[in-house]
Amino acid sequence: MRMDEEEKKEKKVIPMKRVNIKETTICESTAQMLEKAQRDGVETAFDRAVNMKACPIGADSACCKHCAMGPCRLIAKDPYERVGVCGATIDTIMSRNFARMVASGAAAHIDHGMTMLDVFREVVNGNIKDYTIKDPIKLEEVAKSVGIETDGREIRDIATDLYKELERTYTQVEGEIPFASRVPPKTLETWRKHGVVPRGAMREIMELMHRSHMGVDQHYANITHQCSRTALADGWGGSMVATEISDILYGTPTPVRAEVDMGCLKEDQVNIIIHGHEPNLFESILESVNDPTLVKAAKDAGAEGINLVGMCCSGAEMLSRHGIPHAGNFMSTEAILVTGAVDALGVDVQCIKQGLVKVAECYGTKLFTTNPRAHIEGAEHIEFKEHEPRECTDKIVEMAIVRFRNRKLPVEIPKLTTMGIHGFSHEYINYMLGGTFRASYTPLNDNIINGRIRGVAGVVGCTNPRVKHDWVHVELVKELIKNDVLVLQTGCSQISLAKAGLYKPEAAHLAGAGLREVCETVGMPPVLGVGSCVDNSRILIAAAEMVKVGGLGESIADLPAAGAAPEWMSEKAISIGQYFVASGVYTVFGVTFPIVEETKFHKLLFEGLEELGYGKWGFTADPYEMARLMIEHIDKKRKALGIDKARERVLFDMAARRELEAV
Ligand code: SF4
Ligand code: MSK
Repeated sequence: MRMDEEEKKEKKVIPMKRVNIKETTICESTAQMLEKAQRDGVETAFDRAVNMKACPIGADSACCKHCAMGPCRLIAKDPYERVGVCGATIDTIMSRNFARMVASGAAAHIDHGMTMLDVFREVVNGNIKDYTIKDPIKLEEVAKSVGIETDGREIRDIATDLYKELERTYTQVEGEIPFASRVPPKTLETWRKHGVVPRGAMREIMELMHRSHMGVDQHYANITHQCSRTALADGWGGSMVATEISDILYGTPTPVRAEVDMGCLKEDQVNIIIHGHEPNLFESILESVNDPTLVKAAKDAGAEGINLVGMCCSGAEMLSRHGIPHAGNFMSTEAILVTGAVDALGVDVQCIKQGLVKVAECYGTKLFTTNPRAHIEGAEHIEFKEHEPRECTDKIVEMAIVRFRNRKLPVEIPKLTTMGIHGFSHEYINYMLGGTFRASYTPLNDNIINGRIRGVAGVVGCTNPRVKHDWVHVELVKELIKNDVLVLQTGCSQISLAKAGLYKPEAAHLAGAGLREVCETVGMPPVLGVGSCVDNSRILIAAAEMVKVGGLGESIADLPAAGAAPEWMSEKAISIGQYFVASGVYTVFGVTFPIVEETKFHKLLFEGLEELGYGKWGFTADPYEMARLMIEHIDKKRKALGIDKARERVLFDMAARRELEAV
């Protein structure tokens, strides 16, 4: 709460430098709320970022606190001039720090996937009744992809076998994880050659933590191998399991029109926001807000109804799957509470700022933690149990209604919303491009080969107060589509572009002539949102499918494709980056990169990995330079494939497709 001047003096509070809002965000709603927060004397992460200069030694990853002989800081003009007390070199220190980021980020996704698998097992065994298998077709497809016989079998039997098979993703100690079967053979061959095919996720994380302990693996290149193996256990393991099981239980996304931005809040309704990463909580609260008893209770309290809105990644997932409105990404989560209109904020795991507690307190919002893994001091905890999910979600709705009835502070909701099309699962992309009877990536590959589409980019990841919020994402993506690069997106990045209007099919006019023609023919926007950050696995599957269809090389590393996380902040992003790189994708990060340039470790990540048959890392904070680097890479791959001189081919248009379907 606001302190008066006397109180501040007494408590020796250092006055906060206030953030320059114009320089901070291009999201008008967030800016409006930051202005209000300043008027109300409320601080957010944007203010804290201005007041807390990032530690330059930490930013370069040039320090180590892995044992009590340190902490050691390797600061010198020449990074090889010094070593830690134990003798650890700069390469050892940086690679061990990097390894721990990969391990932690991968663990977050993998644990999420494990939760999804737990729920799936309990649904299949009949112990959870609130969820069912909503997409049996997807169940069969996934089962077939890991070699399970499906013909003439009961759904329950297939599901039981699938559970057992996917459990190996986590617990297996030797062999290869099940979804290795989806990796293009040449990519898999590279992994096998380097010994990085994941065995089981738990084993890989355990080994990486062991190897990055003081006095164990002290060769940066060897540590990097295990970073790849662990990250691959995330992308092709834990994350992929999370995505596939979520689709099986809650439905595979298909395009849906939906609104984004803070104008989704309704002054005359009970507003409830769900923020986090696991769809289970959100799916149940969707039931709760439609429960006639609770709707009546809301109306009795004077509300027009109950308005459920998503934020961050669970929001992105529900936006894609059900068209639930989405109010904003990671850096808007504090700002939205400043509206005073949020009656309850329910959170589960990952990317939940502790700072939310104070802002919620200032505006009287009820903040509920729900996951046993993630309590926050000062927030009320209502445990979410998948066996009785409504106990928690009904309670959140009831408490939100109470808060609505007792709203005291004036409400100010930014008026902005943008409509767009979301929910492009890889299955739908297949169908959209190929049609009902020949669902296939062939038309995509054809259009890449003939040069209408120059290449494909995955632009993903967080937002970060160290850079202008949303701006880097938006400028990068505009630049890419202008140059005929089709963009696939997940997570917070998807929301940045959705707010900027790039998810409307009409945004095709911002694309280059070739991409525009394809978008207009198919009726799709030039930017395709595929879901939350675990749904990056959909991009991996799309890449594998493009290789399988043919004409674009034999491995993912051959594809004219690149990835970027221009405003990343979390360790999960580092794990995602490493699994894209290990899968063969050139991946450029913005903001900062935890590395000292011109070191051996830097050379390995930014050049050497590509020579070993993987992709490689890139870095620049500038969106235009980032686009240039990605396009340059795409062109390099086109040249290697011999498709740099575009061959004219007839686009497979709707009329031709209809003709084929009629046959
Ligand atoms: Fe220093 Fe080595 Fe200990 Fe790290 S492990 S803190 S570099 S002595
Ligand atoms: S929520 S990991 S800020 S994308 Fe997935 Fe957004 Fe990044 Fe969290």
